[in-house]
Amino acid sequence: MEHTPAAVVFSNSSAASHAQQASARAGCADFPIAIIGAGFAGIGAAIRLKQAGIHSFTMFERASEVGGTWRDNIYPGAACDVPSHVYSLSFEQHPDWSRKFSPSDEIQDYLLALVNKWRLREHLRFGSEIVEARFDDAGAFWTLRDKDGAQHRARVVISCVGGLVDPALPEIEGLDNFGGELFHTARWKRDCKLNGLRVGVIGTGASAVQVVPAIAPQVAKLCVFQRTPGWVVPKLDRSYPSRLRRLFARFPLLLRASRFFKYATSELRGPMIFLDAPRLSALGERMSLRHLHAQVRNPELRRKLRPSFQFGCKRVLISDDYWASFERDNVELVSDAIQSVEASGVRSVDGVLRELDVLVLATGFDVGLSSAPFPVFGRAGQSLAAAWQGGAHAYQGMSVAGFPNWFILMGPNTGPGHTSVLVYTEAQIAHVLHAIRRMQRCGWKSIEVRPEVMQRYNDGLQRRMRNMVWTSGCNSWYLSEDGSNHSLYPGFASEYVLRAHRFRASAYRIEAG
Ligand code: N01
Repeated sequence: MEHTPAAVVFSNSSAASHAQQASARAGCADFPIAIIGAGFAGIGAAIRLKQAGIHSFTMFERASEVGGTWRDNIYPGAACDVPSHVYSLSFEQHPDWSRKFSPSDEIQDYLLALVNKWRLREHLRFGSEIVEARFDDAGAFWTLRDKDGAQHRARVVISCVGGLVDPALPEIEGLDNFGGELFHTARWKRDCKLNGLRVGVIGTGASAVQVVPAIAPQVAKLCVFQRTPGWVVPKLDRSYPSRLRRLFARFPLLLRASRFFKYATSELRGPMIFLDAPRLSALGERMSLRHLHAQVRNPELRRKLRPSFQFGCKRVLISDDYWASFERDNVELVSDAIQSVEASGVRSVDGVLRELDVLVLATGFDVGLSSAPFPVFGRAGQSLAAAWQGGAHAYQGMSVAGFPNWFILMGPNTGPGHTSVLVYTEAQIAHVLHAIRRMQRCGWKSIEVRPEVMQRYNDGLQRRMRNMVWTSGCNSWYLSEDGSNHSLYPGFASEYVLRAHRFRASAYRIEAG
């Protein structure tokens, strides 16, 4: 008989009564489910649960609004660098994107609209930061503790905390002494007007290539501090005229075809981006160098902007106007390393001090893919941090031996360098949903991936990593400190989807109720 822990607090009584009705309809045992995080993954999982008639879930979100990345990244120029027809949920397609690559606020509006459409607010608890999770072996339930000390129980936990969330602040001497405005791209100060000011940007990754061209026309002076130049390819962004959008709305098949075409193209290009195959990489490098020549006339500047690592080793940057920004009189590329930050500006190792009013840190994120997001204690009190000491690993990026009923979305080795992460996330959601339905139908108390299955899966992944470009000699957030890759999937998205989207009970140890 399924045991539903009594201490679970549903967000409101209507969610509880929905759950009971759905459970009665389906003739199966319902149980409480916790979703941690309300970004794309959490919202997608919640919608799929609702579509399946499962309403007994609570979403814990530490911030005061949903959206994750798209709530936080509001810097000028913030946009998706994957076409929106693919970077959206396949079961909630949106015909009205204004551009091929939509700006951040449109993506956030899309997520907010989904939350309203599916009435997810009644499941949401804002300001609820989970700081510890502990599994009860006898009862087979998880107790989540939030930062205020409140406890919440759930039979199944879906962890949707994301990997690129917490800003990485660079260790630069004197950073705290800067006298002007200082902020990270993911903590942009809305009220800080840059017009006519002297601005510095540290970093030249995916965030920087968006913010630099967006602010260059407004500011008096822009200094871009580059440590490692990256490969940039044209974005070929364009607006979708309202006539085309109406067509997408009227003929959903057209929208599906556009999605499929963009997805298929990204998969076909994939090997050029993820394989350690110098001949394929050379194709990408040639495309990028043509772009560099078209955008920058000054050969010395081109030399400084030209990367020296293999194409794809770091994330390929996508922009129609980043390199061209350096042709502007008010934009300076500083390729000498930073020595220190002083009250009035940034000093480079050649001794030059560039005086600045605002300093923007486009320095990326403390990647959370390779560590436990907070203390998690599984069967017999074992800790996830300890289990992941040698690097984060999970079966298909979702399930970890010793941590029953705990599923991770966007977990270890499930990121792509070449296509939309949501393709992977949707496969994970399908897998988790199958698992939950089987648990409900069969009255299972717990399911836990078999250690040997997880081991075999990860040994296979790490063997394949040797053929991937990410370890060909560059430094990136893809790699852990020991140089191993626990963030990206070494292959095509389609292959991952085929492997992961179905729940195979034989991979799991099952405890009947
Ligand atoms: O961060 P990054 P990001 N001194 O880590 C430099 C996603 N994303 O925020 O290359 C000087 O790529 C660092 O230099 P180096 C996307 O997955 C998606 O730009 O390490 N410089 C680098 O240039 C992306 O990959 C979208 O030598 C320092 C930069 O800071 C991920 O987020 C848009 C430094 C950090 O680049 C992260 O991108 C934006 C120091 N001490 C981002 N420390 C979409 O459109 C770091 N740097 C979906």
